[in-house]
Amino acid sequence: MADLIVRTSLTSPFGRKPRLAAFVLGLAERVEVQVADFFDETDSLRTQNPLGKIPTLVLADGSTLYDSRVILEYFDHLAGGGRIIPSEPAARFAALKLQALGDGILDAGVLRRLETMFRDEAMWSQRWLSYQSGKMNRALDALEAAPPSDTEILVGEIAVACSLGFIDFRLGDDWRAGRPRLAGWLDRFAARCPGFAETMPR
Ligand SMILES: N[C@@H](CCC(=O)N[C@@H](CS)C(=O)NCC(=O)O)C(=O)O
Repeated sequence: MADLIVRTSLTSPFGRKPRLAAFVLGLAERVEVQVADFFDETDSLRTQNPLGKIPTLVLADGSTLYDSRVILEYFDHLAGGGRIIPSEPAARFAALKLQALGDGILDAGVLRRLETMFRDEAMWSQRWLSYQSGKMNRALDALEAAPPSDTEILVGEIAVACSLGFIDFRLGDDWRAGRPRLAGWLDRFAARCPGFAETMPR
């Protein structure tokens, strides 16, 4: 029975992280997704998380946890610990750093999307858009130089997969051009990661 509620949209890349982690950790049966609309001021999301952001996790006692990194750490704890966040320091900080890189691609991508959503095209700041694209391209180049693991599924792999999925779904950048190693990594990850298809943005 589901005792963990994830408030998210079905398109949110940050919301996809805990949804994917639940499959990876064998917690999917315990997790129910309740769709949240962060633009709707009557949505209980704003009382569950004063920041009004998704994902937000609601526990059985009504208490909440956010953001995606905290929720992934909580899921790892529920699954016994050390599963998607290693305990050994070198591996732990490598995984957390990779998660920060994946999340950073998302932060920049979301800022690009907001610029084009909230302003008329004539008002778009190309300087701002290319500033954010620069972050994304440098991060993608770093991932091409050192792709994530082909054997493990840790918070870093989860965050990178969600960020690449977001680019495909929302931005349509041709990030695969010139990055065959990263493109191959995502294809193999998609084939081996539980819940990948079920959590595709839609
Ligand atoms: N650092 C947060 C970022 C979450 C985030 O920015 N979510 C977006 C949707 S993908 C959101 O809630 N946007 C609405 C808002 O910022 O008001 C996390 O990892 O959960």
